[in-house]
Amino acid sequence: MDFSLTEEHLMIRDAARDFAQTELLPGVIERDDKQTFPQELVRKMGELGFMGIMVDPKYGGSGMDTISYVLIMEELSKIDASASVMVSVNNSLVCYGLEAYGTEEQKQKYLTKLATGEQIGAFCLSEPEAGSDATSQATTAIDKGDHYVINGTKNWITNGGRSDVYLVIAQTDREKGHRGINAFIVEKGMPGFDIGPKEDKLGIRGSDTHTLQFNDVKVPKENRIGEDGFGFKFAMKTLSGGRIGIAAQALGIASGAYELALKYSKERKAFGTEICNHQAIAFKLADMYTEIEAARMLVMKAAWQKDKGENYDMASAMAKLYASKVAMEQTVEAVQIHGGNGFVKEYHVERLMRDAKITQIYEGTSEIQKIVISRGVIKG
Ligand code: COS
Repeated sequence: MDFSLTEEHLMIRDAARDFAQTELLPGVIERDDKQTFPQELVRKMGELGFMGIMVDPKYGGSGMDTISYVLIMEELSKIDASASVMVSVNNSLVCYGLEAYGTEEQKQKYLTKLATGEQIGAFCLSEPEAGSDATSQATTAIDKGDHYVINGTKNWITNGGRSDVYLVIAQTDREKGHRGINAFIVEKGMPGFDIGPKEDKLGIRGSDTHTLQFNDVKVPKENRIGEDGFGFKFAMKTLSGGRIGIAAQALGIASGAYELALKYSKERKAFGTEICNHQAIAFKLADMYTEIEAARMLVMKAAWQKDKGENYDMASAMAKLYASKVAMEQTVEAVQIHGGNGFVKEYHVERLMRDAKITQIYEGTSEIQKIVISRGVIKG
């Protein structure tokens, strides 16, 4: 067993840290306030290889491992979780899905642009009536011979407005249940595909979240991913890796808030000394550090299992469940350590606290992670 990072991992982590400090930190409060994220920053993340971290270089990716992905996600999330969710969705749901299950033609046509950040992708599973209960897809994709016709609504879609490529899950044959579900590549601008207004959110406000409408959208048959009926398993398999990304995001949000709280506690004085010298604050710091380290172990272990080619369904669910809980609890503590200043935007911790909440909801709620873990535990 070896807990140390390689030289290469340390360099990747430092590059991500440097980018987050120099490029993401300036303007992060304004982006949160105005709910924007400039394309220029997406382009820069693409140049650094952050949009296709694990993709094979022959498709334009960086060819790195999942540990590197986690390190990059943590560093970006310490500063700007809106940036990191864009990276996470593009990497683990879209690029991974296409690379693992797409045809060579699909990879050449779509993955090569998505992996460089020239184009951005979205993953469209959730619906008004099907979030956790993902087999109950109301969106239909009717087989018309050489094409499918898609009708329905998708909700809360990250990168919903700014994407070029959308992976859409839809029901082809309701009688077959989850075996009648397919996944399709839909391009922005296909007739009948409309993007609804941007959602006004509690957190990750810089990220672009939309409802999507599909009205008789004609999608060529070659845009289906995998065999007929593979769509639900495609969604489950990609989400399993996605959960490592969100767990790393939660870890970053928690450690970002902790680092701010630690620094503040060494500067702020009360009762004649820095507040870190009061046991009430020192014990909070001890708990925060311990919880974050425990979360880091689970996140790294899930990434390591994926890199080793082992099954990581339970490991990613445990990492996401625990890291998101730590993010929520420890960002609240970071605000508390900051006192009145914690409630003010310029100290950043209130944003991290708002951003933390979504990590317990998207890519499977904490309750869904417990279903996955408990089934795995019982099955043995
Ligand atoms: N990898 C591969 N296949 C999987 C899988 C995985 N990780 N998880 C489930 N499957 C397969 C099952 O093996 C089953 O196939 P077979 O009948 O051929 O064996 C099929 O998928 C259906 O699985 P199951 O019966 O377990 O489905 P359930 O309806 O009970 O749902 C959960 C399972 C709850 C785990 C699933 O619906 C889920 O993850 N929901 C949350 C979805 C989500 O994350 N939503 C957020 C949207 S993205 S922001």
